[in-house]
Amino acid sequence: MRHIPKSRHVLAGSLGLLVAAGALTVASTANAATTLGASAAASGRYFGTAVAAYKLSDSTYSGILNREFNSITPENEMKWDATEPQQNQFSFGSADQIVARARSIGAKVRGHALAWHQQQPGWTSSLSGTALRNAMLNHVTQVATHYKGQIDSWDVVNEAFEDGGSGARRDSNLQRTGNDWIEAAFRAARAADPAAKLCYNDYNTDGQNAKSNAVYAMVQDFKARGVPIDCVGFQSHFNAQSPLPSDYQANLQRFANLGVDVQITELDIEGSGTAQANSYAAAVRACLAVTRCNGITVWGIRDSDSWRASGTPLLFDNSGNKKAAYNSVLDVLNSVTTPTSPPTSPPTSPPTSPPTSPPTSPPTSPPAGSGCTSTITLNQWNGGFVATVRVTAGANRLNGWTVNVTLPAGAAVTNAWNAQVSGTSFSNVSYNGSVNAGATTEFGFQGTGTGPSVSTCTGR
Ligand code: 9MR
Repeated sequence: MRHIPKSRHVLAGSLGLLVAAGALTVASTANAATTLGASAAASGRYFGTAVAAYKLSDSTYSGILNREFNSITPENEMKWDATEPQQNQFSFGSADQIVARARSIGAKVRGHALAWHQQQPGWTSSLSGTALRNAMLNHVTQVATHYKGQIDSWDVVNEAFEDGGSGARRDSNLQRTGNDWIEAAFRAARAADPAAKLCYNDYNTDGQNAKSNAVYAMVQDFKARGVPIDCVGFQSHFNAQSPLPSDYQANLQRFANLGVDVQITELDIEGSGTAQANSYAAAVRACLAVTRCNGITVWGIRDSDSWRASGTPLLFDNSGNKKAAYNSVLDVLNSVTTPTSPPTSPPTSPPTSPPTSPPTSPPTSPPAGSGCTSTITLNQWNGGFVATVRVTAGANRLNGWTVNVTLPAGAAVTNAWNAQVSGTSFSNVSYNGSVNAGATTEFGFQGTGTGPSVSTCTGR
């Protein structure tokens, strides 16, 4: 079982604030749907669960599955060891059973996972180089072809980046076949099933940190070079050591801004009672605030079904009763029935997110007539940074803004989101130039070296 590392590069210092603020805004509507799937569908989303084929004969389990969920991810049944136990001999029985159940209840299927360093069949260990690369591509092709037309989204590649601050690819037998193994897998999947959305899926990428920055750079590069990628999955396994990050929504949004869907793919949150319910509400609210966050999957049904059952991280207790977390998720789903923002524009004042973390630089004092201030929040690691810049309008409404930053020697900006960048000058884009008096908008940029702490804002 994979261990979730405790080291994180973004600390969720304001989780308590997030939760407290969120709890006040939950509201039910008169025509609220009464199941997770139906409520999510009201805003065009799915609400799914991981399913184990051998549990489908359990009537409590099946009853909840059939009633509540409109998407299913096979928890283990589509993995390489399960589907190709001997090279080029495929075994689809258990996965087919799950796909048949999904069809019978009108649920989508998330395919999980075509290429992963874990849960490989034993025979791969004697292969390397071109032989392993070809075996992997054959696997992707055969499995995606078998399920052609039946998969909403495929996790084509799972967990390919290292934890910690390196931003590097994870060493694995697949990585050792050459750095282009990921794009080769995506191209093979597209050729086999052109209708499926193709996702990259990972953990500890839920907030902005070195690992998620590396995934972000890969997705940006794939989009620029025409490598087929349609979505990014954020596993979202949370507990006390690895809590829901305060910049979860901002992180989902920056990926969405690259032109991919974002999906919460393996959500579970250890805990109990109100605290757990509030964290679940905050996670779901973040997805609902991002138009291209089009689905949420929890990693199991009852606590006892979880890969980490002792942490009671799911929405139903061991007997199948709804927990407080279930009710809070349903309430949040029912509080929104239409997407809240256009595809690429974060709301100027996000309804659900508090400041991502305390500003690291004092607000600039507005030069007379400029009408805006800017503050920079830095996520700095050895060799690079992500800066989140908050622009606040003064006494008058802004019709546009420019923020100039002073970069320390040796630093460079590599890319920006929600702003046009020219050197160290960042200006609004079409959807965030208009900021009401006293209101705020945010943009961000990534760079190498040491990030800036000084900025000036000029309004129009
Ligand atoms: O929940 C899965 C568990 O039953 C398996 O034993 C485990 C083996 O690696 O994989 C679990 O699912 C993982 C998923 O496939 C990828 N992300 C992390 C999940 C939890 O470990």
